[in-house]
Amino acid sequence: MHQTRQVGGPETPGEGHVLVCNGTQWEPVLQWDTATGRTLMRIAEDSTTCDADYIGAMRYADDCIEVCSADGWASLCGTGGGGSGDNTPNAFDFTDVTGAALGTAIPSNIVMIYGINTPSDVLIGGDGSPEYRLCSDSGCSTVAQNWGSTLSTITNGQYIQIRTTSSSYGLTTRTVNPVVIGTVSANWTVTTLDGYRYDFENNSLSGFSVAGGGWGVVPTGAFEGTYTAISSNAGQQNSTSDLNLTLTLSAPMTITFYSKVSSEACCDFLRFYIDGTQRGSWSGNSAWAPRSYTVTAGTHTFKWSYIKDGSSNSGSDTAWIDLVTLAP
Ligand SMILES: [Ca+2]
Ligand SMILES: [Ca+2]
Repeated sequence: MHQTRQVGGPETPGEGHVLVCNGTQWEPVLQWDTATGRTLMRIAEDSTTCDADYIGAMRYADDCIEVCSADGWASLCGTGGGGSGDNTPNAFDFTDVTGAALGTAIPSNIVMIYGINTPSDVLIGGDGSPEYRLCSDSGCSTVAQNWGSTLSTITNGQYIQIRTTSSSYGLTTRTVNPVVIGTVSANWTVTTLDGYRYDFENNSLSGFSVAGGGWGVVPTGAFEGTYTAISSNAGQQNSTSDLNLTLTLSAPMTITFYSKVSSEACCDFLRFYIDGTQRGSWSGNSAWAPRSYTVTAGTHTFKWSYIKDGSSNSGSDTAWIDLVTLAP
C-alpha cells in the first residue's frame, strides 16, 4: 500500500518533501524550499521506465519537463524549447557477442536511448542483414516498433535492440556498423563459436563432394529453410550415391545432421560413415530426425550413401540430408 507524508512546513522552515512509500522506503515525489523561496515545487529527476503503469508521470530531464505517454517519455519543450531541439543522444553501446551459434539470428542487449528532447533518426547497416526494434521497457515486453531495418525515429527514454544473423562459419565475426541514432553511432560484433554449418540454403553442395549416382539440392521438402540435399539414384538397381565431407577439426566436436529416407525397407538404405566406418543406417519410410556423433580433433571424412540392392524400389526411393553442423 502506498502512503504519503510531509516533512518541512512553517514550524520547520527549509526544505520540504511529499514522500511516498514505494513498499520499502520513502521517496520524494515533490520538493520545495520555504527558506529560500526559490523553489516552490520541483519534479525530480526520474530514471523510471515509462510503461503503461507510469503513463501520466512527469519528470525533469535534459533541461525539460517530460511526461510519460504511450510513446515513452515525451518532452514538453519541443523544438526551440529549453533543450533547443536536441536530437543527439548520450553515448550508447551494445555488448559484443562471442561463441554465437552458427547461422542464427542473434539479438543484442537492450539499450535505453536518452539525452534527447526531439525524436532522432535511427539507421542500421552492416553484415548479416541487421535489424532493430524499439521498445517501451528494458525487457522489450512492450514493442513500439517491430523488427525491421528501414529508417525510423526513436524518442527519449525508448529502448533499442538490434539483431543480425551470425556467420555459417566457425570463429567468424560479423559487424553491425554503424547503428546511428541522431549523430551518435555504435558498433556491434557477433563472433561464432568454432564449428561448421551446412544448410544448403545457397542451393549448392558447396564444401561437399559427390560420387556414384551423386546428390543434388532441391527447394522442396527441406527440414530447415528452403533447400535440402537429396540423393540422385532413384530407380537405379545396384547403385550407390555418395555425399562426402572432409574437415580438419581444431577440437573434438559433435556432428549433428537431420536425415529422412523413403526406401524399400528390407534392402535400400541410407548409410552414414565416419572415416569409412558405418555409424548408422536407415530404411523404409522415416520422418526427419536428428543424428549426432562425437569425433576427435583432426581430419575426418563423413560420408552419406544411399545404397540400393539389385531389385525393387519403394516409396520415393530417396534419402535427404539437411542442416549438418559441427560444434565443440
Ligand atoms: Ca536447409
Ligand atoms: Ca531395392
